[in-house]
This record gives sequence, structure tokens and C-alpha cells, in this order.
Amino acid sequence: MIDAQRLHDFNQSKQAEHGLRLGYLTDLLSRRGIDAQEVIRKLVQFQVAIPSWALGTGGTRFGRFPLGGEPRNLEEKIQDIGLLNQLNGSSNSLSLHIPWDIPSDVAAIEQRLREQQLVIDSVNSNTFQDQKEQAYSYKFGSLCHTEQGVREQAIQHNIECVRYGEQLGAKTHTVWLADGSNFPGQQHFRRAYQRTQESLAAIYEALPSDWTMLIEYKPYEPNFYSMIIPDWGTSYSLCQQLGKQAQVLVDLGHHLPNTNIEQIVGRLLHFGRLGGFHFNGSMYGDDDLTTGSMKPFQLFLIFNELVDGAQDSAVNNPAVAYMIDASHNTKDPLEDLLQSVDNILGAYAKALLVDRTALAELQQNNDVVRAEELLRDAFLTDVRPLVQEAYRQAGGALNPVAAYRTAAVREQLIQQRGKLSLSTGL
Ligand code: PSV
Ligand code: MN
Ligand code: MN
Repeated sequence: MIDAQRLHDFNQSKQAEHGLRLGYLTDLLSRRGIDAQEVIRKLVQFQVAIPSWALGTGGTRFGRFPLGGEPRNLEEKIQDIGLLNQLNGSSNSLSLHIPWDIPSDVAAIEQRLREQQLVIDSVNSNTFQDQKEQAYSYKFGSLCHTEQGVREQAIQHNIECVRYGEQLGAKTHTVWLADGSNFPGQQHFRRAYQRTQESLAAIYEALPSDWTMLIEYKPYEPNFYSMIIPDWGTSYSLCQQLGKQAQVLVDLGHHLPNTNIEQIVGRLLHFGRLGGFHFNGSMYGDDDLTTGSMKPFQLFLIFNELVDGAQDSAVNNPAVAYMIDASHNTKDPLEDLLQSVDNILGAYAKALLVDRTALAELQQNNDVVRAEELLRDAFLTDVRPLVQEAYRQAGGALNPVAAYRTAAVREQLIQQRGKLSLSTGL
């Protein structure tokens, strides 16, 4: 869809200006003792997984406005992520949602993945919907349910997810629970927690020894009075009881307004329990906007914690799994994913510019203003030439969104797959 010559011509047309801007920034950074190439190398290495459910228009309960050309099956989802990765070199893995993405032919899927040089990052269970063949309903919860039969069904589903993941080489199982209650008195808080903990332990038991289980929290929705895992503290307590392979997953959209997410990140790193990230942008709650579109300073501060943790030998946290978790109603989802990755890499690049020795000294001396200025200086640096150079060095486009438009990718997808294609969105 995007042939190599076309990509090359596109980059050529932008190269002169890019060279100028990169040269200027490289000089500027070198005066501050920062090696721009070293930053670019880290950006090239950074990979963020794409979930299978972010590739089609999601819609809301009020309606959905299909864009056309959306992927109809796992093979086409892999094709779409391959396109993204061709353009930015930063999206080399995908996350599956079972049962939506049950592979009909494992060998064929593996072949597709190899062709596109992609890997499966994680599998995600779904106990927030009832499936046709299912014996019991999740209307009143799954892993927390009062009836053992329902809990057992949900446990088996999670184990089934892990088995599918094993076939495709995944190493991570993510559990997000919609369980909770809508009305006071509906659920006994302590007993519901206890049942959830026991169900999770049964799933954990079935986890291969080299796998990680990520436990995601969310303060509200679909339940609006209480959620079984509403906050990082609850996730953390469950992980502590489960064992070393369980880790907390932070989804940026799963916090109440004004929550200090960067501090949560710092805490979890301190405890060695930060397992994964779901990136999106949030205005009110779980509104899945483009990552970094609403609170770019917050995104930078989060990366500041991540970089700080990665450079601190006192921190003993396993590698963090990064994924975008978004669902869009108005944008072309592929363009949104390119924008999201761009914002993520920008925030990361800025965090890499922070002089940590100087910051530690300012913190030690309680120099509030200069410590803040130091962070602001990194945040306000225009790092786009570094991010663009990272794309170029990874074989991608200097400007992925513009290259996507130039190659008329969506139009080609519509021709291939039709105007009205079905997709799943959250
Ligand atoms: C629902 O809030 C949600 O967006 C969670 O963030 C999960 O990660 C995702 O759906 C997939 O189940
Ligand atoms: Mn999520
Ligand atoms: Mn969500």
C-alpha cells in the first residue's frame, strides 16, 4: 500500500528542512552535554503495542459512524498494524481481545505476523459481555460473582485466553474487570473483593512461569456506584497476594479528574509493581482521546518518572509493557494511532533531556523554582526533529500522518474492504 520508493520520495521532499532543524537542535543539545544521537537511539528502540480494538471506529452507545475500510478479521488487523509500523517503526506488536480475536488458523496468523515483522504483545480477557454460547451471564459480575458457576466460567475464559496467547507467542495476560455494583447495598464490598482475589489466584495458577499478569483498575464505568478494582491500591494489593508475576496496569483514562498519575507511576516503580501502561488522552474520564492531546505536560511528567526509574539502580521493576488503549468516533483510527505514538515519543524524548543530577541537587536543596524551571525547560524544547529522525532511521516516514495521506491509504483500504465494514470498539 505504501511502496518503498514512494516513502523514499516523500522523505526526500522533507529532508532539507528536517536536516536544518535537526542540525540546530543537535548543536543546542550538545552545548548542554546531551548527545542527540543517543536520544534518537532510545526513541528508535521504544515500541508501543496497538490493540486490535483501536483499529476501527468505536462509536458510543448513541451511535457509530463507520469510516469504511476497517479491518474485518485478525488478518486485516495485522495488516493495519503493519502499515502503522511501516510509517513510524514504533508499533511492532499487537494486543488481542478474546473472543473477538480468536485465531481461526494459528499457522496462517503466525505467517502474517512474520511477514509484517510483528509480534503479539498481550491477550485480554472479556468478561464484560455475554457471548452467545455462554452458560451464565455476567450481568452481576464475573470473577467477583456470588455464584461459583459464574466465577468458574470466567476463570476458564481467562485460562483459555492464556492458551490462545501461548499458541501465538504472547507473554502477557491482561485482566480488566467491569465487575462492581450500581447501587448501595447491592454488593458486599469485602466478600466481593475476596471472591475476586480467589478467582484471580486460580487464573494465576494456570499462568506459564515466564508470563506476566497485568491487573488494570478503573474508578467507574460500567458500574457507577462501585468498581471491584477501582484504584491502583486495590490492583497493588491483589498483585501482592498473587505473586511476582502479577503487576499493576495503569490506563491513563482510568483516573478521576486531577489525579496525580505521575506520582502513582513513581510509587509503583518504587514497589517494583508497574507492569504496563495503556495510553490515551482523557478530558473527563475514560474518553479515550488521542494520547497527549489534552494534558501534554502530564504525559511528560509521567515519562519523567519512567526515565528516572529506568536510570535509578535502586529501582527494581521489570520491563514495562506499553500499549495504546483508545477507541475513536470521529477520526480515522490509523491517523489517530500515528498521532498518539508521535505524542508518546515526544514526551519520552523530552524526559530524556532532563538533567537528573542537577534536578536531584535542586530537590535536595529545596530550590523549588529552579527544579520546576529545569523540568519546564525540557518540556518546552521542540523535540520534533529527534522524533522524526527516529522514524527515518527506523525506515519510516519523516511525517507519518502526512505520508499516510499522501499514499491515500484509507482510500485503498476502502477499495479492498468496502465502505461499510464492521469493527469492535470499546
Ligand atoms: C474499558 O474501560 C477498557 O477501555 C479498558 O481500559 C480495557 O483495557 C479495554 O477496555 C479493553 O478491555
Ligand atoms: Mn485499558
Ligand atoms: Mn478504558
